[in-house]
Formats: sequence, C-alpha cells, structure tokens
Amino acid sequence: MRGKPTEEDTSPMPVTETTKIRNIAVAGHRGVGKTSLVEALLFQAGQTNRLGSVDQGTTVSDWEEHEQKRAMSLSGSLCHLEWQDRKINIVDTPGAAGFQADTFAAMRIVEGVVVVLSGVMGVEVNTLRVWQRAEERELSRVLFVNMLDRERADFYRALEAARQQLSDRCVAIQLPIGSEHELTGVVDLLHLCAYHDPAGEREGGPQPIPESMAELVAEYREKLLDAVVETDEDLMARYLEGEELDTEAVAAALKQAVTRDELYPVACGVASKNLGTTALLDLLVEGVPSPERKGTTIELGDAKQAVFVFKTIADPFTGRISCFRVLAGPISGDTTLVDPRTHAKERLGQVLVVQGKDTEQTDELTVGDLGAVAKLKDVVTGDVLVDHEVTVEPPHIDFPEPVMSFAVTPQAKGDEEKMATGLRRLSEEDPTLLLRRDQQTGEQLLSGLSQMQVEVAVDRLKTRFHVEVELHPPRVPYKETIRKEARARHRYKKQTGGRGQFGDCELLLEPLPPENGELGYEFVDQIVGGVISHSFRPAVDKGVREAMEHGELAGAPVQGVRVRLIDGMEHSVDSSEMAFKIAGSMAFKDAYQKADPVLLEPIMQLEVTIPDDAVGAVNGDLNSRRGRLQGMDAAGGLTTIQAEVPMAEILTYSQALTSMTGGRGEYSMDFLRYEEVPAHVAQKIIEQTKREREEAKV
Ligand SMILES: Nc1nc2c(ncn2[C@@H]2O[C@H](COP(=O)(O)OP(=O)(O)OP(=O)(O)O)[C@@H](O)[C@H]2O)c(=O)[nH]1
Ligand SMILES: [Mg+2]
Repeated sequence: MRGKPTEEDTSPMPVTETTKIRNIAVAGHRGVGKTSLVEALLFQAGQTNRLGSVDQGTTVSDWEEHEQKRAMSLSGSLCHLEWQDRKINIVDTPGAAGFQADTFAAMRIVEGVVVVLSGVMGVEVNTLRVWQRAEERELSRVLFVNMLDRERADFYRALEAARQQLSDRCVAIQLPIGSEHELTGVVDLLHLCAYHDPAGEREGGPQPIPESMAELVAEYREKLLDAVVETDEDLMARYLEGEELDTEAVAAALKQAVTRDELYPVACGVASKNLGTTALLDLLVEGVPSPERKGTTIELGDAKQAVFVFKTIADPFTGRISCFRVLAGPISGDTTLVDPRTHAKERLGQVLVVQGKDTEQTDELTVGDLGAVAKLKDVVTGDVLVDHEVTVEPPHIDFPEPVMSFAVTPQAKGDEEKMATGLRRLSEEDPTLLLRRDQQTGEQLLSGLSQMQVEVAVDRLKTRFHVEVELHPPRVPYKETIRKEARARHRYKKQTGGRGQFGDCELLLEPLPPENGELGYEFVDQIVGGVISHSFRPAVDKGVREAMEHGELAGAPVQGVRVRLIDGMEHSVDSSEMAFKIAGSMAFKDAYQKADPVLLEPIMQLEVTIPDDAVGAVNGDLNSRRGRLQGMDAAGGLTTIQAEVPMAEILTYSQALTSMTGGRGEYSMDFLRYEEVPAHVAQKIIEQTKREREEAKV
C-alpha cells in the first residue's frame, strides 16, 4: 500500500482484507528446521491433516523431487494458512548458501521474517546474513529457537547469542519447559499460559504454567514488560505507577514496537513435534504488522493495479508460473496488464493462490496479498506489471554475484541447443545461476553461488529437460603482454607465375600501461614519405590484431601493447592488402619474441567467513594456493578473512572449504586485476601449451 498506515481493523472480515494479511518469510541458517516449522504451522492451523516430515519427503514446502532427494530446501516455497481470522502467507526459504536468491527475493515482499535458530548452534553464518538483509529492508523480525529437544540444545544460550550477535533488543516471549529430551512444553510469557508437547499431534489449548517455573517465568515476564514499556511512553507511565498491565495493552505496544523494528521477540519450540506453534501463530497475528501498517515505498504513479513478480517457476509442461505480490489492486483474473520494461501487454488468466506445489483458483487478490499466474509471455523475476504504462522503478533485488564457474558440455553431441535452452529456463527461475560463453576460451560456463547449486541445476536439466551434461573446471582466461621495447621487420614476398605478393613492414612494440586497470592495444601509424600507401596501412594493423589473438607463450590473447608502424616498402604491381596483413602479422610475432613476453593471470579478491576454530587450516590452505592475506576480522565466533588469490588456484575451492570447515564456511569472490604469473608456474603452463600444440599437429 502506498499512503500512510491506517489503524488496523479488528472486526472479523473475509481474509482477503489487507489488514487481515500477514506476509512472513521463514529464514535462517541451513538445516535449522524452517521447512519443518512451516509444516507444523500449516498443520496446527488445520491447513493440512497430518504433519509431514522433511526426512520422508512429505512436507508441503519441500515438494520438488530434488529437494526430497537431498532432504533440504532448494528454492522458496509459498504457502498460506488462516489463524484467528487472519490470512498468513508464508515463504519458506532455503538456508543453504548457494540457494539464497529466493531468500533475498522473499525479503522484498514480506513485512516480517521468522528467523529460525537451532537451539544447539545458536547464531550461524547465514543467520547473520539473513539478519543483515532484514535490517536493510527494515523488516519486522521474530526469532524462533528450534530443536530444543536435541542433545546440547540450550534456549538461554541461543537467546544470549542472539542478543550479543544480532541485537540487544531481542527479548524472550516464550520459555521452554524442561530441556533436551526432557523438554515437555513451552510457556507463553505474553498470555501467561503453557502448551504441552503434542508429540506430532495438534497442540492442545493453553494450560496453566507449571508451578516449578513460577520464579523463572516472573523474571522473564518482567524482562519482557520492561522491554515493551520502554517503547511506549503511556504504558511506561502506567507501569511505573505500579498498574497491572493487561495482555491486550502489552500486545498492542509490542506490535507497535515490532512494526517499528524496536523489539525482536524470541519464541521457541520443536518444529518436528509441532511444539510451540500455537504461541508462534498468535505472535504472528498479534505481533507482526499487516501490509497496511508497514506500507511499501514503490512509486506507482497513478496506476490503479500493479503486481511485483518475485519468483518464477519454470516448468517444461505448464510453462512459467509467476508468483507476485499485489502492490495496487485488487487483481482479478482475465485482466490485461503492461510490463513497462518490455512495453508488452501481458494477459493474466486465472489468479492463483499457492500452497507448495498446489495452486487453487481465486476470484481476486487484494493489495498486499501474494498469489501467482501462469503463462505470462516475457515477464521475469523482478518485473512490476501495471494497468497502464507508467514509469515505475521496480524494487531492486540485490542478488549475490556468482562465485564459481564450471565449463559445461552435453554428453551427447548435438544436444548443445537443448542444453542451452534448458539452462536458460533454469536461470530464469534462479537469477544467481548464469550461463555465458567465454569469448576467450570458447567454453560454455555455468556460474553460481556454490558447487551444489550448479550440481542441482545439472540434475534438474536431466529430469526436466532430458539433457545430460558434464561439468569440468573451466579454463583460466590467461593473457599475455610484453615487458620491453622490441622491433622487427618482415618482408612477405611470393613470385610464382602471374601476379606476385609483396608486403614489407617494420614494427616497434612498446609496453602500453593499463588504463583504468584495463590492458589495451594501440596502433600508431608513423610512416613518412609514403613508403607504404595509406590504403595498405590498416592491413598491417589487422595482421597485428590477428597475431595478438593467440600469443606465442600459451595461446592467450596479447594485451597491453602499443605497435608503431615505422617503416616499410611496397611494390607497384604485387602489393596487396593480403600481403601487408601477413607481413604485419609476421613482424609482430618476431618482435613479440624479443619484447620479453610474459603470462598474466586473473587475481581474485576472496572473502571467506568461517568459524574461529577453522582459521588456522583455512589460512594455511590459502597460503598453499599462492594466496595473499589482506585482513582478518573476528566477531561473534566467526572470522572473515580477506585475501587475494589467483583464479587458477581457486577453481575448486568450494569442496576444499567444505571439508576444512565441515560445511560451515562461506566465501565470495570478485575479479580484481591481472598479474604476472610467477616464472616457475608460467613455465609449466607454457610447456603444457607446447605439448598440446604438438599433439594437435600430429
Ligand atoms: N530433533 C529435532 N529435529 C528437527 C527439528 N526441526 C527439524 N528437525 C530436523 O532437522 C532436519 C532439517 O530440517 P528442515 O526443516 O529441513 O530444516 P530447514 O531449515 O528447512 O533446512 P534448509 O531448508 O535445507 O535450510 C530434518 O531432519 C528435520 O526432521 C526439531 O525441532 N527437533
Ligand atoms: Mg527447508
């Protein structure tokens, strides 16, 4: 909704009213129980009749076969439920580092995030990353400390970690009753009641708090009230006068504080047993703002209808499904909207609500609601569609840049086109998956955020598009350059009956300093007295350029050279462009050998985030990869290492990092600059090229 937030309606109304909607992303580190929690919420709300399990592949949100095979979420999943007469839209997001495109996209279309923590691990790498994103987007946040039934799980330790590493405005709103395998329920500190462990059944109604917990509950209730009244002057005055505050007043103040990002309530439970879901659902309704309250900042001019596409599902059979949030509406089926990016008209057929893999037709969706349509023509993730052409600045989703590439080839010859089509469709679905052809090496490169992401793309290619492909480490795009001046002259002459060939030129090569970090090429025509006609001089340039495409050292392109054409000769009959091109090319090759040519390699800026205990191993490993340490930063049990590393040494880094850190490490990298390859390394590459050339000749 544009415009200012209005007071929320509390009377019962159909769920489609904007004030009755809650849009929530469930996010956090890999494997902390997000999907299990979403499953439990759907079950508790009566949306499903049984509690599915991730391990058996029976959850609503991990519905894709590859998710079930790997027992992990690979893409965002949209679900919805009703609770206390509210419609709660939930996006279950993947926690694995390579699959976060959907996590970040989801954060553009929700008001609130449930940040799930493991009661054993507390705050982890991805918890921090998700938190940071939510912070940037000013999203309301609720924490859920899960897995409290596990050995070594400790709610209070996780709470403290959240207060230390996320925000000191995290405050417990629930407490566990018992711990580890003796956990028997949770206490709701707001409504002052308890819920017993339902052991996978539906949670029963509120129960009295066990007496043994009275003291602890009093202590944490006071902490909660202190934190809430702190955000509300009125309430503070009443509290200080000793007034007993009623739950409704506290809840109202809490909601305001959560809406304004001033407080982060910490709930808890056991997702796989459906414990803690009643209190969490109540909190989502009572504590998290509706789209009406939070508002969006997207400027839509005078558009009366608008949707924002935050996810695209590519399906070879049904075509594309575009999931969207209604920005202005309502939106009903059989509507024609326009995409200002392409200026194309897009016809919306049926408007759908989504429940995992299932969709259901609906008449209309109001502002703030989430839904989907099938078979839009040219719409991609990130587009805004409007009822008439207005200038809109679509919300920018800041997707992470791919960090690793594989060369990809089809197993069967002739499948190139099929492979490219399939991969293009998959990268529509996941914008962090890129397919491009490397100009220099000629390879098709598939790039992504992690090795597993690329492997999953290969799996999907096989099952959905029936193409089998192979992955190889890509070739490193080396370059060559020169270090000193050199000159050479070449005469190309052929006289074999009829018309001959004659071209003669002298070149001076000089190192050309990089401009804005880029190595270039310059051709300077210094011919005096017309010893070569104007018409032939560009042919020399052309010949030089051709020779530079494959340098003499390793067949890599030559850059960073200024070539001066200083002298030459022509023949009144036999000279031709062709002859001068060959002469130019040969003269360049001669001079190049004398100009102290060297091999250059791309250097990457690497940032690795790892648990503190892995720092020694990771640094040692970087050292053996010719890495140069630039800096280290430790905070909250995690260390971030900055280093410069040659690309050639880091093509298969992901496996190495996984094994050094037990999968707890993450990295990103960017191209920095080209640098000379150290002599002993260069020698090997040059010899290898020589061998390959000789083999090719045989
Ligand atoms: N003991 C215990 N196990 C749980 C709990 N919640 C989830 N699990 C198990 O933990 C594993 C991971 O659960 P998921 O729900 O897939 O976790 P996730 O956060 O969705 O994982 P990703 O989407 O891959 O990041 C599964 O084996 C679950 O059965 C819990 O509260 N207690
Ligand atoms: Mg999951």
